[in-house]
Amino acid sequence: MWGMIATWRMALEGVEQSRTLLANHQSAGDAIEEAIKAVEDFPYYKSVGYGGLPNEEMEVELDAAYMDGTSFDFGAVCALKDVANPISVARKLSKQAVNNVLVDQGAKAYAQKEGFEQKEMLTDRAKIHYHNRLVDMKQEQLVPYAGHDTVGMVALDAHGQMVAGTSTSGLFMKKKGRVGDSPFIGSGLYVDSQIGGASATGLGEDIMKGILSYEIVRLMKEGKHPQEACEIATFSLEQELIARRGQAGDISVVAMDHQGRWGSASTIDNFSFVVTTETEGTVVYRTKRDGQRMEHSVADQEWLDRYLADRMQPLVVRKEGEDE
Ligand code: SD4
Repeated sequence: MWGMIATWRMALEGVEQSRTLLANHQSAGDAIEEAIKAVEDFPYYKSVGYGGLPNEEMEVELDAAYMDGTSFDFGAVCALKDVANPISVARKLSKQAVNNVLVDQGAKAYAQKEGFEQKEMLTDRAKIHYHNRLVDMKQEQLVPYAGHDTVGMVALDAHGQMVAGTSTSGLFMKKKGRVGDSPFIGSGLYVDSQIGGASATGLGEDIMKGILSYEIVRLMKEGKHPQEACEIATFSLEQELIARRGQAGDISVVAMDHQGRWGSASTIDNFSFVVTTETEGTVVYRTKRDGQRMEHSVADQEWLDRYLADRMQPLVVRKEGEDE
């Protein structure tokens, strides 16, 4: 059995490409890197890689991580600037004996030295988003999370190896140097080839409080189905956060176990995710929450097309007082 699961519909094209790799018995590592690179390279996804939205100083700072579930090799970059594919840098770092997590200038110098493609990651479109957000922020109280989606994936290859990866530009308008859950082992991702893997998206500050991806893998190790593990971990963290802090940010997760069984949970209704398995083909699901349980429905073609069309819509520079 082989398969792959990924957060958000934006992962679809990358997952489709990697399906071919997995079907040809190539490695889970290659499948993860290629699928995430496809998302990083697509300019209209404004939360990952090229075209990602900038921090409050209008710089695109990227976080990415890569974990091998067999060797436990782990690598990550935080607040990396001007490098085309942060996931590839994270993968390379995972092979080092030490110095596996590099930040900002150190990460950039490493990427340069190792010959990774340098690229100005701030696009004109992202500048318009930035400008418009400044206008909106003057008018209303905005949640920075709105419209921000990290790509997180777990893959299982035909040889039984599992790998997980994440890539994000983090929260829009974040402070310079702010890092969320995505590049942190256990929070944004975790994988053990003997059990399964998980990845999270949402408000990193809250996801980290539950070391959420590790918690899902731990529950799977206890024998829980990935779906049950996702629901228990996500909703108990939400409950804890509300009990202790009065509120919880948006949290969504995906997981796959070493048999290719999968699950997903989300505290919001509009979460989408992509699954490909040897037996099921590639499917995009949309989630609906029913208390502490989830209902997943298959996204129809109209919804899939609209998702892309919405992200590719022409953008206009807004002036104060104008609606979105
Ligand atoms: C972060 N978890 O930087 C990321 C952002 C994200 O959906 O996933 N948004 O906190």
